[in-house]
Amino acid sequence: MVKRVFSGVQPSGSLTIGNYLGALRNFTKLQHEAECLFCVVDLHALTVPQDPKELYQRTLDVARIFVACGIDPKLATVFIQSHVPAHAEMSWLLECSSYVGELRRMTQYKEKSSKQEVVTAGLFTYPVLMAADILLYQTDEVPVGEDQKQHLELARDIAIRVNNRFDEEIFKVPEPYIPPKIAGGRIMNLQDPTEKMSKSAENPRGNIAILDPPDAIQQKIRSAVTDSGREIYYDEENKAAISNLMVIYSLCSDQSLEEIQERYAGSGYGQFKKDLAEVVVETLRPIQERFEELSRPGVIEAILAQGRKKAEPLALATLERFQDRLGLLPLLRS
Ligand code: ATP
Ligand code: LTN
Repeated sequence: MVKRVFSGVQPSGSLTIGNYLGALRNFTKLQHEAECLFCVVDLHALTVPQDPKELYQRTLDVARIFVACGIDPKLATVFIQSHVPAHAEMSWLLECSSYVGELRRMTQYKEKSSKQEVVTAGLFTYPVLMAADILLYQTDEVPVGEDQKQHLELARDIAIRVNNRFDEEIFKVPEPYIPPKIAGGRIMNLQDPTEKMSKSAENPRGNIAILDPPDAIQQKIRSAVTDSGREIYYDEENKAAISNLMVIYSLCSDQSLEEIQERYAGSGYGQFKKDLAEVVVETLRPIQERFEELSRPGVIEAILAQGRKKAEPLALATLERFQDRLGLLPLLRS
């Protein structure tokens, strides 16, 4: 049996190399060994204020970046969350099987709500919508960065709870697929290595966006904070900034942390940063070129229409089964 994989990315800002190294790169590997669905989760982005025009544009751009990064629409299903209304319907049904207490414990909710002037109910129930995304497709595996681990555990808890209640496997219980930190699971902000790189961060100086032009990448890496001392070696606790830059270097160049350490022994931060900028620019160059090609009118739209067609029947099968078990009446046709 081929495994089924599902993952989502929010159109809440310009995608960063954190998104690329922690998530998208793994999506492209998984598409060869599993049945994959990759979703632009626009409904999730609505949990905090969004400018409608920007949201519209970013939604298309995230889908283009998926494909530009190597997701092949012939192998994987690429679609927009709001195009399959079953996500919102399932989310409501699962909210009625979720507890306020467990949602209150979500660290992402605590962090994000503390930064908002007003906190929407959607920000609070966000992880339930994520559980709906995953459970609708009877997903085996969910590739995400480390920040999503807690949300995934909640999705598992909800699935197990519902299955137990009905004494039947209504939902497959999904497994996380989270790379360790040195494999990109948590890329940190270049200006503050205690914070993860986040596309919705207010100040973009600490982010490298996948679509950043070379001079912006060079500038951001040049001004990245470093640690005291001059040596280049991996020590997550005492040299968090350099360790983060080393992980980015390693993943973009396919060199191990040891090789990088040896190469820059005694050469100081200046040369290292210069070379790192080049390695990142070269990693992103082909992605940016493909992105341009995918920006021709109609290209991504056709991919997304086809994606919705493949995703919707899968989602409806699970939704209808759950509706039936809950005692909801099927559609009555006259
Ligand atoms: P936002 O800032 O809006 O919360 P985000 O940049 O955290 O967004 P998401 O859309 O929430 O990005 O996440 C998309 C995928 O990228 C998820 O699998 C997430 O775990 C992963 N990801 C996000 N940031 C990082 C990071 N800094 N390092 C590794 N993976 C990341
Ligand atoms: N919450 C995730 C995005 C997301 C997701 C999903 C990831 C929404 N639905 C389903 C995996 C599976 C985030 O903020 N990174």
